[in-house]
Amino acid sequence: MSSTESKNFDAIVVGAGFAGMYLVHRLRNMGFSVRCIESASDVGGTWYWNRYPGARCDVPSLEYSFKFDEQLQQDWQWPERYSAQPEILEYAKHVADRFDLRKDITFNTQVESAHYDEDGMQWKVATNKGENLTAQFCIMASGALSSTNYPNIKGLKSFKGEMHHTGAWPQDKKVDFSGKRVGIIGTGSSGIQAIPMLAEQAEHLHVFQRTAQYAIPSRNKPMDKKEEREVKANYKAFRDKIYRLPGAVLRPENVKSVTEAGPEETEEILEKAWARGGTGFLRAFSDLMENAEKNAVASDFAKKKMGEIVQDPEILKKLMPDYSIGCKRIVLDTNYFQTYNRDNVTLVDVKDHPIDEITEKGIITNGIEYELDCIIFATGYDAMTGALTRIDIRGRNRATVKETWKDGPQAFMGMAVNGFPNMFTICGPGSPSVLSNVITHIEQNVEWISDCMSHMRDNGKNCIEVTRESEMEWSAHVAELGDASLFAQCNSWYVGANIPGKPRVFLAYAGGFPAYTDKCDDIASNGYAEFNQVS
Ligand code: NA7
Repeated sequence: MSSTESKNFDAIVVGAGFAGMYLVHRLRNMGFSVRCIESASDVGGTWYWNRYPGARCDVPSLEYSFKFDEQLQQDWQWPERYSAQPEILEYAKHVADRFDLRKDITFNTQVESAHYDEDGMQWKVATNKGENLTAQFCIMASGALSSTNYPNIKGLKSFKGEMHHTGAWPQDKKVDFSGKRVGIIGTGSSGIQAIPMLAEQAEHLHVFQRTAQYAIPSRNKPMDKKEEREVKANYKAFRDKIYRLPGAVLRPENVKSVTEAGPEETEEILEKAWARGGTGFLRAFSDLMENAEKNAVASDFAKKKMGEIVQDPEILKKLMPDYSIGCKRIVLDTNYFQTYNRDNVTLVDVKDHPIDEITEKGIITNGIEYELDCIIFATGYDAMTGALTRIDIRGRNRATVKETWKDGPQAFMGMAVNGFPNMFTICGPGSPSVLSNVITHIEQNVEWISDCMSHMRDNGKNCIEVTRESEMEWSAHVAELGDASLFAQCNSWYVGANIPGKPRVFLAYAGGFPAYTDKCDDIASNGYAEFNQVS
């Protein structure tokens, strides 16, 4: 498209990750014209950017994949139980080829602004390439964990060595750590996946840890061919079953309360869950996430396991979390704690002595300068809202999303925001998204949104906007469930605590995927009564 050309579409989609890709496919099949804008050079979203060593999904591949096309799910073969980033990216590219998606995606282009034209009842979108597009609908498929967070550390730009963020890893070259002194800041999911791999390559690895983390062994393994055959023999029933589970992920559920089991049985159940590995550990009992007291049984067990691995008692002390397991997003690991037994790894605790400064040569904390050749920021994201507040999005009365959400995000079902007519968000605040199997969630959101657009077309409606009352009611419900959960008690990105100045609001819907989808279905069957619709 030439830079001065103005083009009109039924929908503009921002982002060509899994959400954007499925939107292009479905909207096109429903007869809508669509243009997707993507800043990367290809599809894949999260899996395009997160190429750091060790990047891997913690939802099993047979579940973390599209179900909308039977032949696709039959044809694709996943090599491992939990797929590594390269396989997931290959899958995304395959989907793009298979459904010829790229022809409706503009790559290497950023959306700079999206402004709603109230009179024309359409969105005006401008890109950094000087393109001006208009569309009735603007759909933000820009990701819940895509807006990278670089901590505001003094001197950050003065470092003379290499710096990389795990969520914006170089695309065009393999980063070589051999013979290098590497520092990594952050021990969340990304850090814990990268650390064992970096330690194998680097001359020396310094891990700068602010908050100690729990990690459960993933027990990743090659795909069990028998299991794959069984799933594929009746994939629909398998997907339907998952769809009705709280996190849209298959986990061995124990219906027993932790209070019902004696000490021996408790130990036996936890041992079994630990040996199985995976996030299902938190469901070893039905109520581990109910309160800190019940949770302590699992937390203490996980700490005992760390103690069996880490040899140095001083290091072990630093690695011990002081909060409930699962309160921060649970992390799966492969040889994470074992890494601290290596001679070329140093754990630097920056909790009591935060990083003072980054200098030309390295990192200073507690009066010591650690000289480094490379610094890796595994410092996470401005979760769930960052991708929306960083773009100049203006709705009615030219109000921006950023200003509208200054006291915390308010949204309806994570898909609509009052004041922003004809705008939809995928996996936005107030949706279960990050607490669930995100691909399943994405498919549900895409189908709900495209059905809503179809409803409008069939009923001659030009504009749809969620009422403030519906949005407030849903947001209050989200907050009530979130505040009552253990999640709200830790400083994590779930509550925006990782971003200085971000209002502390529990961002996801903790009522489970089935309750969420039931409510979405009710809204659609009632003709979208929670929305004002204008002809
Ligand atoms: P996370 O889970 O947000 O982890 C970020 C880590 O970076 C975490 O350990 C932070 O410590 C640490 N951090 C952030 N800022 C600093 C500063 N200034 N100093 C020291 N340490 C810092 O991000 P991930 O990328 O690992 O994972 C995000 C999600 O992506 C993950 O949960 C999956 O859903 C996929 P903190 O804990 O805040 O003290």
